[in-house]
Amino acid sequence: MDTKTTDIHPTDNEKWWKRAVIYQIYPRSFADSNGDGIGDLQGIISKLDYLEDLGIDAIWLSPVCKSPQDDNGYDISDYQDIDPMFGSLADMEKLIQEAGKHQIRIILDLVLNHSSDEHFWFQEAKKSKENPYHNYYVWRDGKEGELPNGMRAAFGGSAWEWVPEVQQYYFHQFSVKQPDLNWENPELRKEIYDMINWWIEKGVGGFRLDVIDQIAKEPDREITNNGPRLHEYLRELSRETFQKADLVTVGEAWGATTALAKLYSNPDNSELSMVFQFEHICLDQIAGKEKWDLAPLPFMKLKEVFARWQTQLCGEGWNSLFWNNHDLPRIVSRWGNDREYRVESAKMLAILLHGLQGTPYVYQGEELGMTNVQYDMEDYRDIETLNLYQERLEKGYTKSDIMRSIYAKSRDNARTPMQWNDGRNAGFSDGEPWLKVNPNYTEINAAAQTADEDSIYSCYKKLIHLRKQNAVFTDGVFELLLAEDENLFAYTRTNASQQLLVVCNFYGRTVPCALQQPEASMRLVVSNYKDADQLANLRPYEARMYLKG
Ligand code: TEU
Ligand code: CA
Repeated sequence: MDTKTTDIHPTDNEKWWKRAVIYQIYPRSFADSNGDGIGDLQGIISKLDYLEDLGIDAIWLSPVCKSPQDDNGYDISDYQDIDPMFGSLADMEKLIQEAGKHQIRIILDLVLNHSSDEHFWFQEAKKSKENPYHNYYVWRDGKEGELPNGMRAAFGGSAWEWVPEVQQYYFHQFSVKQPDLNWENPELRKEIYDMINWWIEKGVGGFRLDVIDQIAKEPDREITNNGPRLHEYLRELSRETFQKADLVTVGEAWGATTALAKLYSNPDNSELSMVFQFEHICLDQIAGKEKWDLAPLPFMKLKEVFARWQTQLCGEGWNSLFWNNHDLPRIVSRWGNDREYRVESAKMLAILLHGLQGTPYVYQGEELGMTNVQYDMEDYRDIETLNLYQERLEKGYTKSDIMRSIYAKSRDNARTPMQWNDGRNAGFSDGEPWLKVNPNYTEINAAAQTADEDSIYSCYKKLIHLRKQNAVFTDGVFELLLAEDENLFAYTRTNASQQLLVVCNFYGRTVPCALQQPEASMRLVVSNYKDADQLANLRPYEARMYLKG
């Protein structure tokens, strides 16, 4: 089955990224080529056949630029060089080239809201107020010990840090080693555009923009995301860089509403290709509290959120479809069941998502149904998790309460090494992995799944292939069915010549289905049980995808 040469639907002259499926790689956890325990670019190159077989069109690579790794690369000290832990610039060029041979484009992760404090710009900026780089960052006068205001950083502590040399505070929304860049400064913006254009020349396929909704901060008014100048900056950025080539650009925007998403992803291409928003992800936390404050999963709300985004963006914007990334717990451990129904529920979640309108993202290991972990505290590595643990201990939370939150939400759940086979370290590395391998690798691994037609991997492969062959996945209009049903998520997607019907049971028990048996012209194209015939009842986590035309 050739998934590549036929992927451009003849009647669809839309942008390539509307038909694409993007695979996210967290490089340090994907494949280690030299036994130092850390994944690297040569490791990725060695897995391109696997990715081509899965059928993906592009790789979103989490940051590989030079970095002190305070936040695993989201603290960049040189935007135009590769961190030696991942390889060299030559390796990066090789990856772009080799991926191209597999019809896979490389999407770089641009961290433009902040740099590392070890970046040359910041090293200069903190020397004196007169230094030409001083204004590349966000400074406020003050006295030591008297903070400009009470704003907090995402990874704990104040958002302000005192620098005695200049007798000023700098602003950081993330760790103290991630000073915020000052987008109000046109020289900084120009410098960023030059850097991006340099990467475009190297042949990258696009960019993912880290916390892009936070670049237009106004700390004096305590504004972090969606600042007044945000879309002005984005339009300039797009004009000066992205619009020069046929790229995909995706903006991470935690605070996007559908109205804002239409600005980001306006079909006139004035800003970005698509938005990557989290409304469906944030449902299992207590409203107004932190993600660690766990709330039950609200299924009816999930349906409402997906349906609203599908309906309101249709024809007016473009969304990303995802369950997972490197910041989120594993979806099968969250909305699925990672024990007795792991296979069924992982496939159900894939079928539900991949029938929707938008560009699907598969996060490494999701296609295998990789799960969350429960480690001892000393085995966690993520700065957010480590800080949270200390902070909550000091606030008097019990250890078991804290661990319950960490098991459910720690970013390290997503960052355990990729499980390639049942050999040493799951085939990830010959050395000691930087983060422990999930002990379930003996059962859950790529080698066991690629050749198995019934595996989760094969289900993803099939869904990816179907999207390329059938325009209805891209342009079909969404309609929610059974809106009041408390167990089932069902919808159709319809265009002039095709119709898709998706029905999913989100629970671990058999439930009745009020839908009519689909007519004979509706072919069952994907399901997660054998003998899927009558629709009257759906078994635990049962999912069906039917296609007509
Ligand atoms: O994440 C943005 C972000 O807001 C997260 O820090 C989020 O608050 C947290 O992960 C939820 O627990 C992006 C990157 O995806 C993340 O890995 C970086 O740490 C962060 O930006 C800073 O660059
Ligand atoms: Ca390595």
